[in-house]
Amino acid sequence: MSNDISAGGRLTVVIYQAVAAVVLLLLMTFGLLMRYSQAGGLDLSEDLFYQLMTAHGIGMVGIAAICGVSIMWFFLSQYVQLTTEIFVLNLILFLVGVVMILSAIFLGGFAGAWTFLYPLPRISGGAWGPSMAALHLGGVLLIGVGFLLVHLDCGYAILKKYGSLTNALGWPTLFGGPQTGKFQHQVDEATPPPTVVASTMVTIVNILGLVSGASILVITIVNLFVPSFAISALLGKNMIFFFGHVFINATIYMAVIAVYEILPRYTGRPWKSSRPFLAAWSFSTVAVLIVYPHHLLMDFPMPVWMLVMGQVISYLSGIPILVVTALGALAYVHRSGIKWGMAPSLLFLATFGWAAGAIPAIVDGTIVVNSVLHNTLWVPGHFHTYLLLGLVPMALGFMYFLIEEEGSTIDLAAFWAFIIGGMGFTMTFLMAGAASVPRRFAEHQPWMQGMDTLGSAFAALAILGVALIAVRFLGGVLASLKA
Ligand code: HEM
Ligand SMILES: [Cu+2]
Repeated sequence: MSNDISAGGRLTVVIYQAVAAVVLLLLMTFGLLMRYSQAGGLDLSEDLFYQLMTAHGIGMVGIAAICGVSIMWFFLSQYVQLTTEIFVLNLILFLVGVVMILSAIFLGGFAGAWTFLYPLPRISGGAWGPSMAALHLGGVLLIGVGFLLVHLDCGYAILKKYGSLTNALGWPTLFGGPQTGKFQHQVDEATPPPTVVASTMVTIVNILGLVSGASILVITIVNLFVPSFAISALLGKNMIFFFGHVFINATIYMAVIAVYEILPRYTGRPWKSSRPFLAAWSFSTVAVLIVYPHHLLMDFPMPVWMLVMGQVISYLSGIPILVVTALGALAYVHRSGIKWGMAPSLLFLATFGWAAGAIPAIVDGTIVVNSVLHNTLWVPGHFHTYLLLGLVPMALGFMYFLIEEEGSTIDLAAFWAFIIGGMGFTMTFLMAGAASVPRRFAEHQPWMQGMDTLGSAFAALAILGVALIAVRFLGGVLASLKA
């Protein structure tokens, strides 16, 4: 059934992860500079703060996608025939896009945040010119096109093998007849494995998200030079947040494949697509597409039904997948006699970091709460929890898996520095948010700065942990290249 990944494909995945390790560290350091500047420990100019914030935001979203897509590609290629050239092309487009984005930000002064809210890139108040905005948005567009190509390739390969997307989501099993007795064997054979189910979901949602994102990027770029070419700003915001919500969520839905594929190698129990598992992924395929209005709860001209849908679906959207994954992880690990190396430890942690990050998101997805917490540090608090303690450890666990390293005392120290630092850091965001400290403020008032200082210290600890792990991974890669 399963083919082995080609040598070229494997090497490309390793390069993806190496790029991710280095860029992640750089961007975390940008984050620390911002946090410490809010704490008053460092005097960044406002211009530089917002440039760092833009680079950190768009860069982290991009790197999260690089981590996710390389995990998905690595495992999906064991079941379907993917095109290595397209995967390589995506990395090249990514790197070119990054150079454009960084030049526009640090040489051209662009600081419009990763959400590039239309039509604000044109209205910079003199901070940057239209050509620099175009350079930045063009870089983002290039990166989006690269990812779109990879997802189209995955979709094509999945269709070729499974015949239809619903087959690949496991609908024949989900809605089929009884699954016991003499048919059990046939059902098991025909049911797509978790990796295929997750990849299919991501293929569907990310193609839609990326097309929406690319469209609004092109519109915004044209609008930079031809202001009379304009669309409704509210429509633009809908397109951006549809893309943004789907794209950042998809990073986790890709990275979680590492949990499904790697944990079983340690527990000796293969992760099967049960009916609840299939139901959860199919449900979330739809939910992740229609939940984005929770980013527009304070946009009063929005149709009320959309906002209500955003609130209600927020409660439901990610929960089924989280539950099947978290309960699954517990069940597979329970009494399995698992030997805890770095890879399974990080992946296990990641499952619960992801779950923990969803809770404050659900709280904030409630309209009455949102009117208090909107645009406070609560929001970075929730997404840093599921990204820093969910997505990042999935990627780090995958790195240990790639270099086949179980871990020594140093790795263990790095692991704990990362967890304690990460939890402390995200906690200071949430607590500041609960005290109504606004997000995206370069300057904080003195009463907020104690929390900012504490947050900076925890952040430094987390960065130290990731740095040790990154050195370990890059060292392992170099050693295997020499061998
Ligand atoms: C130690 C690690 C990190 C530190 C110190 C850090 C710090 C920060 C700070 C200070 C902000 C601005 C908060 C504000 O609104 O005032 C921020 C925003 C953000 N961070 Fe991080 N961060 C870290 C890791 C991450 C990771 C791992 C990701 C994603 C994978 C991430 C994604 C983002 C995003 C998307 C924003 C929003 C930018 C915006 O508002 O436009 N960060 N971070
Ligand atoms: Cu969202």
